[in-house]
Amino acid sequence: MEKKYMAEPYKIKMVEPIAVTTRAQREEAIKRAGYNTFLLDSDDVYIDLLTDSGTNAMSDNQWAGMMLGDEAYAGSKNFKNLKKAVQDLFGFKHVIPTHQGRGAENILSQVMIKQGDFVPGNMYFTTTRAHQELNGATFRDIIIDEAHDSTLELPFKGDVDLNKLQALIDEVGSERIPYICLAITVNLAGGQPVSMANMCAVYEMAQKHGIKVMMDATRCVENACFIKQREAGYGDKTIREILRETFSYADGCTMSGKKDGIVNIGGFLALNDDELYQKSTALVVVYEGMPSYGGLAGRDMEAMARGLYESVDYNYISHRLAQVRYLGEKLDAAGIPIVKPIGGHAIFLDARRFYPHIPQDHFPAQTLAAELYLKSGVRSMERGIVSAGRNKEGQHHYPKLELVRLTIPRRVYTYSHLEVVADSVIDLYQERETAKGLRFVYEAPVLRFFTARFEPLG
Ligand code: PLI
Repeated sequence: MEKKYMAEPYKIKMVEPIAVTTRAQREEAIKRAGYNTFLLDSDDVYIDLLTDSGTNAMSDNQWAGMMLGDEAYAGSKNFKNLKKAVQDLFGFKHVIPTHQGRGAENILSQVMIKQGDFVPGNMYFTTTRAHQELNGATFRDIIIDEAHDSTLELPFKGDVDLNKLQALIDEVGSERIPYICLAITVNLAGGQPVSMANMCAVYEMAQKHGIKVMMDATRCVENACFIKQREAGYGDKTIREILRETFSYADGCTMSGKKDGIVNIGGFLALNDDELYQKSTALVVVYEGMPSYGGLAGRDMEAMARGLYESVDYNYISHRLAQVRYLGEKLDAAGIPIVKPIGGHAIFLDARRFYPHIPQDHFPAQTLAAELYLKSGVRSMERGIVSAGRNKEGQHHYPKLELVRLTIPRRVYTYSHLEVVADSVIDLYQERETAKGLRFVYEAPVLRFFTARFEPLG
């Protein structure tokens, strides 16, 4: 019999009850949260698709590893295991654990950026750009134009536009570009992958100009799986082989283990250059901890080492992508505007097309996230104008993409949960004219989306 969808390549050994709430309870909860899904208590959430970050279900093997935590202040054996896993799977020489991805971004930005520098990247990510800017750099988006159009179906919509990269080099000079930040996959473009051919071309151009390439490896296993499934010549390669080739086109990477490392906390900075590594170890002791634990317990490093090995199993990663695709195809079949093609970690609803009557400065995506919670207790995340923040002059950045992210945690929800999500989005779409938008009540100066509060318009 032909399979309608790929069933889970794991079985459930432990369950966690989740809250079933009434509409009246949700109305209270979202009001208390200032119409910001980040500020909801998880006790009030039924299906939590806020993020795939740190929300993963670990395996029995990872939990067993947690019991083998060597909680030494220095030289923990779990650090050795983590280092070996990263060297083996990614191929970098040096590994510095950090408490999560942004800990690695902080160190990398501090050791590499000088005031007045430019850091080109394939679309911004919130924390990554914040660290670059805090260290005096200007971020330049060099992703292909098509990535900003949610309707275009391209297999590698995360690719860099080499002409944009060359134009920046010509404009500011290579000496003011400490590194290119290459994200694989591109979160805010919809979880879109970067092709191997593009990574190779970026690296060649960078080398020619003496510029380093630092990858944001946060979802590199999903990227590798897309390459296997979509790029000519890679169908017969293993995920491990694809990863090793991927990182042969980089001088280092930052990693949030909370995504493709399949853990709840942890990250690392990996580098080839000895001098950069020395400088980074001097900073890690200030911000994180000893270079052999970097803000993590021994048990957390062990869980990440084991999670990384599990992540490269094709059954695991192809099921993950299949689950995300299942939700996306359901919504697409019902005519819901979503970012195409379906990405790696999430389905992104296009709030501009969902609520065309709500102008961007009335926060259509924020509104949609609040409405979805009210409808069914499903928590999602705004990834639009609120997440984009303000420029140096204090004006809103107006991103082309005004999205709501339905992010699928790894190994946590079943296809039935995804059915509930699809049904509630479809119901909301049918009553879309009734939505009115929001206005700010409070916003923080940096990374405002985390703590902003709103009230309904009208
Ligand atoms: O949340 P961290 O500090 O472990 O990682 C920061 C980070 C860096 N790069 C990318 C592409 C991310 O997606 C990322 C974190 N993402 C979050 C929290 C998310 O919800 O997507």
